[in-house]
Parts: sequence; C-alpha cells; structure tokens
Amino acid sequence: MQQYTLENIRNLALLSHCGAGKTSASEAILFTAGAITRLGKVDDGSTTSDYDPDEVKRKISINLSLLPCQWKGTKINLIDTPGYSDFVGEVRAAMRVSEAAIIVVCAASGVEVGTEQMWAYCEEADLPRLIFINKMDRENADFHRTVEELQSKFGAKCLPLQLPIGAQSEFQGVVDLLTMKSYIGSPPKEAEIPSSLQNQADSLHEKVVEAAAEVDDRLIEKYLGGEGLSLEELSHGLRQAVVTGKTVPVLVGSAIQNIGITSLLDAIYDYLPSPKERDVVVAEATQAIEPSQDASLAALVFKTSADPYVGKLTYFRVYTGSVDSNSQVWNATRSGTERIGQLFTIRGKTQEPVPQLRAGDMGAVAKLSLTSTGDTLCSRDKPVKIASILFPEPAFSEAVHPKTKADLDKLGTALSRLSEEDPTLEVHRGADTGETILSGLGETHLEVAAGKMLRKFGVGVVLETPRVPYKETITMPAKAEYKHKKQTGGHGQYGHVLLELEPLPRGSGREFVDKVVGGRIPKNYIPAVEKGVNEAVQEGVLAGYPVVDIRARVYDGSYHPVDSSDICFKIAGAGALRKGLSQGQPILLEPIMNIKVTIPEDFTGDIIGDLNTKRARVQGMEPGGGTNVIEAQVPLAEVLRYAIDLRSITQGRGSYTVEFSHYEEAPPHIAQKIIAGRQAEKT
Ligand SMILES: Nc1nc2c(ncn2[C@@H]2O[C@H](COP(=O)(O)OP(=O)(O)OP(=O)(O)O)[C@@H](O)[C@H]2O)c(=O)[nH]1
Ligand SMILES: [Mg+2]
Repeated sequence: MQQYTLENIRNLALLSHCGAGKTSASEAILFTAGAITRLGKVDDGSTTSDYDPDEVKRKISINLSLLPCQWKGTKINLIDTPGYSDFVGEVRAAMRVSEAAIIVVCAASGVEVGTEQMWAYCEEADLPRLIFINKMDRENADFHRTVEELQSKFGAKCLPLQLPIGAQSEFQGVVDLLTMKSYIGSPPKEAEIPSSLQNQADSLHEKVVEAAAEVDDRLIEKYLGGEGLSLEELSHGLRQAVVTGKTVPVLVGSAIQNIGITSLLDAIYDYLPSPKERDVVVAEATQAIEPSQDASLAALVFKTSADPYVGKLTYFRVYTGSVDSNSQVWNATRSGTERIGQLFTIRGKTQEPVPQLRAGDMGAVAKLSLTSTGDTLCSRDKPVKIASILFPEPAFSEAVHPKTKADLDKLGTALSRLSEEDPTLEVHRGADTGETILSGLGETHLEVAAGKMLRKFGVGVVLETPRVPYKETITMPAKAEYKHKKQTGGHGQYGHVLLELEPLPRGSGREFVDKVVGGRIPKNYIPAVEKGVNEAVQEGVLAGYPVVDIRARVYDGSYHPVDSSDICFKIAGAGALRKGLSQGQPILLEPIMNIKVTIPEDFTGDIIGDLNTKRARVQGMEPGGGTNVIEAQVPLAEVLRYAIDLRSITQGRGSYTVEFSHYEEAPPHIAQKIIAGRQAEKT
C-alpha cells in the first residue's frame, strides 16, 4: 500500500447550491484520475458518490461521501457534500476535516443562495478555495455573466484562471490563462488559443500575473522591473495567493461532458494547501498543534453511519501520528479505550482494507463501541481533544407515530440509531402530549429519516405535526360539593367532599390544601380525596387538557362509619373538582414561545408581516451588518411549521430558534375551534 506524506495529500470539500453539479463533477474527477473506469450519472443513479437508495431515488445527495483518487502522485481526498440545506450537517462535517474547498457554480443559474451560504461558511472557516463554473454546455450558460456576479458578490479576488471556448451546445474546451494554451475536448488535446479569444486572454493573463506576483516581494520587483516571470514562478506565486486566501481562482468546464476536469485536478494539485499547511485546532488549549506523521495519534471522527447488517461505521480524519489496524486507541472525548479492528479507506460504498492510516489521511473503521461523531481518538499517554464539529440545531419537529404494534416495539432502537448517525436529528418525548418528537433541519430531512427507518430497521412510521400541549384553568373562585352514595345489597358506598377552587397566577402549577376541621372527613381519607383531585385535573372540562394554576381546598364533607372507603372519597374528590371547574369559568391556555429570527435585512418587512398573521408580538429588532435579528413572542400553534414558511419567504436565507416562554389564555375564537376539534375527535 502506498503511504502519502503530509505534502502529498489534499483534503477538500465540494460545496454548492443544490444541483450545481458537485456529484457529477466528483464523478468526472474520479474518472479522469483513473479511480473509476466508467463515468456514472446522477440521473441514472450510477455515481460513486450518490449510492444510497434514498439518493438514487431522489437524485440528490443526502450524505457526504469520501471519494479519494490520485493525481500526480498526490492523494486527493474529495468529499462530496449535499447541497440541499436540510443536510447542511454533512457540509459542516466535511468542511471541518478539509484544508480547502471547491465551490461549484452553475453557469446558467449563476450565484444562488446556496453559493452565498457556502462562501460565507468558507470565510468563517478561513478555507482556501477554488470556484468551478460547471454546466458550460447547458442552455443559457454564460461564463462572463457568472464571473461578474461572483466578483460583485465576493470581490475581485475571484480571479478567472481560464476562459471557456464556446458556450452551451458549442462548448468545446478551455483556455488556460497561466500557460496560455487551449485544451479542447475530452480527453483534452492541447491547442493554440483561438484567435477570437486572444485579446481577452492576453488581458486576463495580465491579471493572473499580477495576482501571482503580488504575494512575493521578489516577484513583484521582477514584475515591476518589466522582467517576465517564468511559469514556475507564476505557479508558485499563485499558490501562495490561493493558500493565504488572497485569490480564489475561477475555473470552468462541464462535468457531464468531462471537459475542464484535467485542469481542475491540476489546480487542486498546484494551488490548494496540503495538511502540512494548516495547524490542527485543538479544544481547551491555547495553542494549535503542528501536523506531523511522527507525533502521537490525534484523529477526529466526522461521521458515523449505522447499518443493521454491517453495523456501525466510523469515519475519521487523522491529524497527527498514525493508527494501525487491530490496535487500541484512547477516546479522549469519552475517556475510554476503544479497540480498533480492520481499518479501511472508503470510496463511496467501496471499502478497501488497509493496515495503517497516517496523518493527513482519512478512513473508516467498523464496530467501535463508545465513539461517536465529533470525538477525538488519540494515544492514552498524550491525550488531546481536537476542536469538534459545530452542527446546526434542529429547527423543525414532527411527531412520529408507529404504524403497527411491531413498529412500536422497534421504534426506540431505530430512532436512537438514527440520531447517533445524524447529529442534526434529535428525539424527545413531547411535554404533556406524550408523543415521540423527531426534530431535524426541515421537512425533507425528516422524510428521509422516516424512509431510512423503514429501509434500514424495518420500522414503519407516519410523521405528523406535533400536538400543541394546551392546558386549562379557571378564572373565578368556585365552590363545589359532590356526594358519592350508593346502596347496593350488602354494605354501601359513601364519600362526601366540599371543595373550594381558586385561580392562581400563571405558572404556579397546582396546589391541594386540607382545611377540614373537626374530623368531618377523617384524616386517613384526605389522601384519597387528593388522589381523586389529581386524577381529575389531568382532564379539564373544556377540551380534556390538563388543568393548571389552581388551588383546590377541601374544607368540608361527611363520612359513614361503615360505607366510606378510600375509593369512595377519591370518586367524591374527583367529582367535586370537575363540578368546581365548570363553575369557575374555565379557559383554554396555549403555550407561547420566544422566537428569534435571523434574516438578511431586506426581508424584515416580509418577516414581520408574516409574524403578524401568526398572532406574534414583536419585541425587538437588532439590525446590523446586513442582517436583522427579530425577537417576538408567538403561540406555539402558529409556528409548528415555521421552518417551511421561513424558507419560502427568504429562499433559505433565514434561520430561527424557538423556546418555551409561558402559557397564556387562547383568544376565544381560537379556543372555540380547539374545543370543537376535540369534541369531533371524541365522537
Ligand atoms: N448539462 C449539464 N448538466 C449537468 C452538469 N453537471 C451536472 N448536471 C446535471 O445537473 C443535475 C444535478 O447534478 P448533481 O451532480 O447531482 O448536482 P449536485 O450539486 O451534486 O446536487 P446535490 O448533491 O443534490 O446538491 C443532474 O441532473 C446532472 O445531470 C453539466 O456539466 N452539464
Ligand atoms: Mg450531489
């Protein structure tokens, strides 16, 4: 097996708005580099990257895929990521273990929401990057318009390194603005620059030379002195410019026609940084550690995939040292020893056993017991924790209802496996409603999760909007009496309770007070009365929701020396409570949430308008730096599907968080609807 030094590895994430062609481009890269012998297609479900049945079915990427190949003696660990925003957790993980990124842009659609998002992520993570303008063969493809858009959004550092030859159905190849050569067709044949492009190529070449010279004093001197720079000097200067983030080269091609891919591979090799050029960021320490293959092991787990047959597969990136098959490592995150079995390198779904994985490289291992995504594996005597991956918080929830009894039995295991595999999924039990709630990043995310449950674990479920945990209370003090008396044959039943109910301030909960004097209800029956009250408050008289914020005071009653019993006083307590509730002018309470919506400033009006239709009270705004954070209080019932509304208003540019604030009286017209709905449900 070939071992690579740190300098001879490139780890990079392919990023874009959905559908710009990352998976197609990665397939073309693997093919061009000779890692695969057939060029698969997304539309046929035959790509190396999108092998998952859900990906084949939906024709989109859902999971990150590791796609290594070799180019000029260098190992390129390409990570294809999904563009659909519900799966952005995979993007976060892929970026975290990459030294660089390629942002793919569609030549017809230009800069899209996802493009801006990915650019922002790269800026935040300080990742050197290339831009690949794909689909040059498509109708409406326009290189110059796309470059202008890129430069106006992201600045002049987006620097064309190529020019397309022809466009749309006439697209044939690219002009390399560094070597000033043309490359036509697939596989590319070297040619002269078409005369029609010569002037344009000359002036753009000048820009490339400037960018390359600028980063190096020696080169700039030479350049300003009018001396020509050698190809080697230019390439070296450009590399510096890219690695330091001063320049983002723009390349062009067509993944489908496999045009421009050789140049893309060359650019990855020539300009993108190796693992040696980036410090390893550790958690809980002031200093980053230097990447080295001779040091102790430090590896970060960036993905876990659960499979009922193969078991658990753990993907990790080695930062320092090395790890061997059939060895032991220390999981510093969980403080435990982990046994490493056979190590693999992974390409799509193909696993290849390897004896060792060294710093800079990535691979996987099966059946780890305590390790999960984000953990650091290291050596016990030199424990370190690498900075973990920041996953987005789940923002969209649905209730999971098993289809059958058999499904119910397996539901818990399936859900916990799924959330182990995907850190952006969360499972919890709904407060008061008792429903199992699955939260994720959007509707598609949860649909895919439900599909996986069926396919991987044989659990059929239906997803529904979660119920709102309404509550009930009273608004007036009330007194109520209930006598439970029955004479049936032998000895009878007797319990008699007088209750006083009193509304309490919101959020007080429930109180039970014993005020009986003179043994009119013997002390030993009081717990039974309380039990009856506590059971009855679980189902209010309006719509059967739990009753809160009341004080129930038992102040009188009577008993029978033979016929009274605990059960009789329980029945009397419950009966008195129900009567009292009806007399206390009961109302329905609804949960109110604090919502915090972060959006680009331009959407402020639309968002506030929409919040107003949702009975929200806007409490504050914090504009600044082009974004606005709107804080409001809003009934939970109005924002159960807010993720979907927000996405459609802002085309995916917004985000939000909600948390419970308090309960409030539901307005009468809303309450009436809910009460009627509950009655219909019962009959
Ligand atoms: N004409 C043309 N179509 C392309 C090209 N590259 C990709 N496509 C098509 O664009 C669609 C999306 O391509 P993908 O490769 O799946 O794009 P992606 O960026 O991986 O998509 P997601 O992973 O879902 O974000 C598919 O129908 C491809 O066939 C190209 O160079 N030219
Ligand atoms: Mg894809």
